[in-house]
Amino acid sequence: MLIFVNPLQASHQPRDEIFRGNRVPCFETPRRAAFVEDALRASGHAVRAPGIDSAVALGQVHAPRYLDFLRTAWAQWLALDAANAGEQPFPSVWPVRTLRSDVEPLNFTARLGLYSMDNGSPLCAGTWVAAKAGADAAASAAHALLKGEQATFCATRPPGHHAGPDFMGGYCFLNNAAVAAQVLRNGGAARVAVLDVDYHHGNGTQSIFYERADVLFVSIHGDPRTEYPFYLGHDDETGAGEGAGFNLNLPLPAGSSAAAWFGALDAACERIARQGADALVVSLGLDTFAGDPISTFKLQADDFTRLGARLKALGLPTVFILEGGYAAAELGHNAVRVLRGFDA
Ligand code: SP5
Ligand code: ZN
Repeated sequence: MLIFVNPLQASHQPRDEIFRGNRVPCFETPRRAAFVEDALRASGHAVRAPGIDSAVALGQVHAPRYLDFLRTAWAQWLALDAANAGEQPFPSVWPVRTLRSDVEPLNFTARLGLYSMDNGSPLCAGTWVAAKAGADAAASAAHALLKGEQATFCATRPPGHHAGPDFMGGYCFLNNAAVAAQVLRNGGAARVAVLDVDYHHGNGTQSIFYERADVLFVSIHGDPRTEYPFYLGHDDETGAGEGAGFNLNLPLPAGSSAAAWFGALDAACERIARQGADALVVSLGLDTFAGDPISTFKLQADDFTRLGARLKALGLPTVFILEGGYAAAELGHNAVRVLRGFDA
């Protein structure tokens, strides 16, 4: 399988995130991608750097003012105070219900809150270049399908599926899976399915495509009544307007077994087969692993091979996009297992 990596991933290296009001070391680290690249190379896969610019697709899935903010956020932070170079910006105020989000505040922290869904997605000097190169890698992996590859894998970070039309969150800045789906649409795929198997609901991807019938979004995830991102991912969210019927959420209780998870995967695959998609984008979070430090599902190593095999049975051109997964030392092995199951 053709692999695309993000050569600039390590430029995004914030130190701390906020958890329950306190600073804790980031779970989403450069070593995650390093472990994945090492495992892919060791298993004989050739890796490539991105060659496609994602700018056009980014402009179709994200709002211009959000992209402008993200591109210049670090410079804005330094403009407040040069001493900020060694510090991380965090939002402290958000435009929740009844407050206005149409007027951009002149205050930087207020703008950061406007464009954030949480305070757990720290920015650093290299965030934009890393996220943009990751979106380019996703665009490249999708483009390779259009050129005739049957399956590709984009092994990038930071992840993307929590990033919505105009906000960051959940360690995500640019929505790599949405970029891949949009590149496939732009290249002539009439119908695209996005299957999100990350432990956390892909709220950003859902929101980007919620009113579109050309991109079906299907997600298996921890029940948002108890699990992040909490405010989206329920089973009554089925799409709106033109997109009515083109969103399927399959939440499972925290602590669910692999047997329950594979039952949901069957339902997801049935819906995707019924769509008659021309191509499949898989938001491949590996935080469903039993050993994941921030999640509660119970998948074991062999289950990732089984996942790959089940997806292969759909018979669709498929682009895998790495999302979460925080058992860093196992992450690469589990990624390779998915590809092995698919390629078998
Ligand atoms: C892409 C992705 O998987 N994003 C996940 C974002 C989760 N953010 C909330 C993390 C809360 C960390 N909880 C630590 C619990 C340690 N016992
Ligand atoms: Zn996740």
